[in-house]
Amino acid sequence: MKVAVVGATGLVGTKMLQVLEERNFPVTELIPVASEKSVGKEVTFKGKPYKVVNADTAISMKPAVALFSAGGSTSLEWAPKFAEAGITVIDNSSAWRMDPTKKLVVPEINGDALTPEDKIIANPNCSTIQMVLVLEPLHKLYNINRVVVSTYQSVTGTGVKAVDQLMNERKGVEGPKAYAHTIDLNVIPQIDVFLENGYTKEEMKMVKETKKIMRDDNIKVTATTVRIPVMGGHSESVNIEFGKEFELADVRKSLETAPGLVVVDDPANAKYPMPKDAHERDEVFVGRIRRDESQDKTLNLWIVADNLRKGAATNAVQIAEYLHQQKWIS
Ligand code: 11C
Repeated sequence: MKVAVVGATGLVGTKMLQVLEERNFPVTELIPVASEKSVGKEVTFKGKPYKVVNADTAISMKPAVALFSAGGSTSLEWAPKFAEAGITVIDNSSAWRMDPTKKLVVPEINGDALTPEDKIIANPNCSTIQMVLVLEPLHKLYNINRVVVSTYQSVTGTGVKAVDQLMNERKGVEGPKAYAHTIDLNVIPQIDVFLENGYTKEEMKMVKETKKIMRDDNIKVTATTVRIPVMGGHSESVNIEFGKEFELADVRKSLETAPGLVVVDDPANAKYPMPKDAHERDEVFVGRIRRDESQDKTLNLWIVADNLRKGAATNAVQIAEYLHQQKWIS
């Protein structure tokens, strides 16, 4: 199958190539796409060099599927053009996520919502994906009323400029800044821009995307999203208020058997999820599972995942795998 990766030279695009290769997605020809300044550069896929092309050229090469991770404005402009040419787009930007005519998909949760007619499919925000994978099995059992989440997000979520900023600051070297503040030895309680309601866009993504993926507008979510000087993954402290009473042992069992999750929860031996362990893993890790003793029917837990993998590239490739299994792309 011919596969285009739009934004192939960025952090997520590079990870998409890696994940396509690792998972042995049936790529017969890779079409790496990037902005004009990268056209002509080479990327290596399965040991073979491929020349980066522009979006027009990519469309003329007729890939079956295009994985987009080149930012919202590129997606808004180009995803419809790819789709009109019969190319299925899986888009990692926020451009189409809340469009009621587009599906927002985490395959383990709502892959079944997809149809052959879906030509632009949205990949959710990284911090949302890892949270909903944990919420979904618990919602089925105990009916979630409300979620309070605080995030501790890796600089890789911002992109290569932020990784460089952190590393430069660590070495005491001047360089371009991705953030308005120093990130090394600091914590920045702002991810993306502020909206009129005082929340950031990242916080509101967690609120809105959760309801859409879990197909339940009654789940109340409130979020505080924070950037920390870490690479390897995003962490989340999550407080979940249920409609029904639960037993901790049953919660644990349901998370242990839920797709895509690994429970790491052995406090006596200092075992809990951490970004350094989640790095380069496709699973979402959950631990610190405990009752909220301040309130009935309420649980606290801690979730960590590699934001570039399950939070972005892996989820997008899993959507492509689903479409391929259904024989909707070939
Ligand atoms: C971050 N979650 O960590 C963001 C990155 O909507 O896909 C991904 C933004 C998005 O900064």
